[in-house]
Amino acid sequence: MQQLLDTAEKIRTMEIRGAGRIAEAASAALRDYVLNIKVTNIKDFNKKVDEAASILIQTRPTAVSLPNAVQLTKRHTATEVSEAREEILRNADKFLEQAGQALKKMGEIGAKRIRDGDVIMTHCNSHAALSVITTAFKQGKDISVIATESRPRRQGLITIKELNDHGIPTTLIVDSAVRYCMKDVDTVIVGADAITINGALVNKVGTSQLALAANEARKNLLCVAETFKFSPKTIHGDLIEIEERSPEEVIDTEVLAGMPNVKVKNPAFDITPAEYIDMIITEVGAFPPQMAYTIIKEHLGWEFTKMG
Ligand code: RUB
Repeated sequence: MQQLLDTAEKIRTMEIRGAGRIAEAASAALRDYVLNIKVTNIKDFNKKVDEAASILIQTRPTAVSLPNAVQLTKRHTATEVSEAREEILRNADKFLEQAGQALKKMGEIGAKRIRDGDVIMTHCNSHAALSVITTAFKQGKDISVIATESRPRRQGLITIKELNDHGIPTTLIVDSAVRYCMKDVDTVIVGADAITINGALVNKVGTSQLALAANEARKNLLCVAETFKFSPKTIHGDLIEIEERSPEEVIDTEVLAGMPNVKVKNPAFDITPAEYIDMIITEVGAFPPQMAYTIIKEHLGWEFTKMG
């Protein structure tokens, strides 16, 4: 259990971050935990798995990839502990393999939407978005990137390091320079923490500002997201919870303490309506956001939508 608690803590403190990586870490943690469950009764086994699953799911509320990965990993139909364990191990291995393949596939599909000479703007640090950008660059397209800093956690600094390592010409801007710089951009490419049934995109706070500025300047916005980032529970009317993080990420606590009339609001994500998104690139194809229902039904499975 300690290992699973360690992974949960790393996700909570953002040592492990990004919706895809969170999902993979959770699936792997559940697999390793299941290997060490000692009980022999299937009821007790399921109870332990459910407890572990709920610890992982509660670490960060917005990235739907996390509960999806956990559900895909823990579901089984066995009546014996040994079979249930085997099934969960197989599920985890399959999920981890497919997640790796998805990143590659999305890169290949998304790169087709990038032309030689394009200037791409990206926000935060998305492995899915970077897969598209680096694939296009490896294909020999002469591209450059404008990357936002992404306050307060400055994930943009991870992005520029990765782009630099690939040799991709990159410009770092502060978040407030997005609209000013949009005139130089051809395509905006971002990742996703969740996609709702009505095709809205939940991603790092500030994404909706990029979308507004792109829309105003008539530039395309592509979202790159594995099918496991679509939210089945939004079919039942549930809303995606937007994580609010600590004020400490924004301002020194002592400085804040000296200003009793000031409070800090620190939402980690925001919502971009479907009409601002040109295409969602998944591992199974490029779709308009309005096709979210089909993706949930056909690729996560109808049964999955009932789990909520
Ligand atoms: C990361 C973020 C990323 C998505 C997609 O937020 O908003 O754009 O998670 O990432 P945080 P990926 O840093 O708060 O986790 O494509 O890597 O799954």
